[in-house]
Amino acid sequence: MNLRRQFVFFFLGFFLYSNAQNPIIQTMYTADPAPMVYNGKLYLYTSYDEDNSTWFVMNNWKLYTTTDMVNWTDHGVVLSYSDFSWAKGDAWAAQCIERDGKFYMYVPVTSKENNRPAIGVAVADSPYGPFYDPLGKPLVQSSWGDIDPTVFVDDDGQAYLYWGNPFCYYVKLNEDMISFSGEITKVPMTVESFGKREGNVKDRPTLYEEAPWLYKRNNLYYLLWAGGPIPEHLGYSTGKSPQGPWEYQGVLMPTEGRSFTNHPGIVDYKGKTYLFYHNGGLPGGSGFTRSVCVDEVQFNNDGSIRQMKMAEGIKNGLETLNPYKKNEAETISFSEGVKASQNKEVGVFVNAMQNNDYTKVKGVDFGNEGPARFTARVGTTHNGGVTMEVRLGSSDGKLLGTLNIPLTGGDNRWTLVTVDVPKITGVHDVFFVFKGDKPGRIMFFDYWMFSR
Ligand code: FUB
Repeated sequence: MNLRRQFVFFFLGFFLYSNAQNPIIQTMYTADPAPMVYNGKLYLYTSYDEDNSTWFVMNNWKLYTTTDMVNWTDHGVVLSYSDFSWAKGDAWAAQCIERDGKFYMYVPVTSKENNRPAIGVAVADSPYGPFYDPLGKPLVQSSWGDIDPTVFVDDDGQAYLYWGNPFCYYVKLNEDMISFSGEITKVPMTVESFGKREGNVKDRPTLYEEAPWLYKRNNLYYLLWAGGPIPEHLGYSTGKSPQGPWEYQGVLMPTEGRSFTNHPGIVDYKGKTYLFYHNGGLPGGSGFTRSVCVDEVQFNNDGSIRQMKMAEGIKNGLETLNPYKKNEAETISFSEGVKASQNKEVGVFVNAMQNNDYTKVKGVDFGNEGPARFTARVGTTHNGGVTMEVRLGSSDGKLLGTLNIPLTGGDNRWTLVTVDVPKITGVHDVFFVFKGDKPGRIMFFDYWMFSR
């Protein structure tokens, strides 16, 4: 077996192949997951690590969505550090929230003016953007630790912004969400609130390191955070008010998974609660090439969260996928080898980089009647010998059809290819397998649908 194809999960101690759902994005390295639920859909904003990074090489924020928790659609880059005229780089952990039909994205970047971290805010009329910087300057720049903003609007309408490394700060946001009132408060960094750190505790006496995430359930407030020493674990504290005082509750997720950072994002969706986090689980993964994962959260009767391990992800979709509508190629439950990119002609699309790369879509419901044809928008720069197979159940499962991919000459030029398929009914996982012994990128794939 090709090493590239082994998704090695050190924390599980065995190899997982196409049945794994974690990491949930395989087409690039993603980090710092920030989930948001809006109008029945789960939006996941992430930062991302450039390929082959050996430091935090991070320039943009991306958006993925799902309605079933197993198939994720890539919506590409929604915001860049360069959208802030005063920022010089470092698109680190962000969070987006909706209020009164507008979307506010809080981001840490490095300021051009003084080379220090600062928190900016961008606004949009849609969760997909375009986002713009309404202030033209930082919202917060108060200390060297101004990173990792988390935002929360309480039931009484008061919004809070927490952030910080190695200290935790918060401020009350005004209703406009782009200004604040009152002083910035430094959360008391006590052992009672954040646990006791062993070893060198001069500057960091508690376990708290960074990455706060504020969440409320049954009138209890939860502050999740990444804890030290490095490599980080996830810990959490609870309080009866969004301003604390905070009571340390223990380790939520122990250190594991090849990345020296971790970063929590927790959200309720369709009656369940999910914890998003990151690790180095993809091939080539490390602390600077991370990957976002998700697992379901279980609570005890007293509201405490059962300790979690990095696991295989969500196995069963919350709903099925309709194959008789246009589906984007970048809606994927798992893939190997393919890369995502975007251009102005078609938006986001997938690139098959090597023979036998595949993408998988989970829980496709063909109904009782079944399809007669399959159509896909595809292209290649190779003259002949490139095919895309449509298979059921696995990458070498039942073959439904083989598309010969015509030379289009570039990913700004596309063509539709249709093939007849045998009758298939019921719910299946569908695999698109890319074949071609060509050097470089084999082909590109934009969307697909079955028809009757
Ligand atoms: O992704 C860059 C930094 O690494 C984040 O801001 C931290 O939370 C850690 O995940």
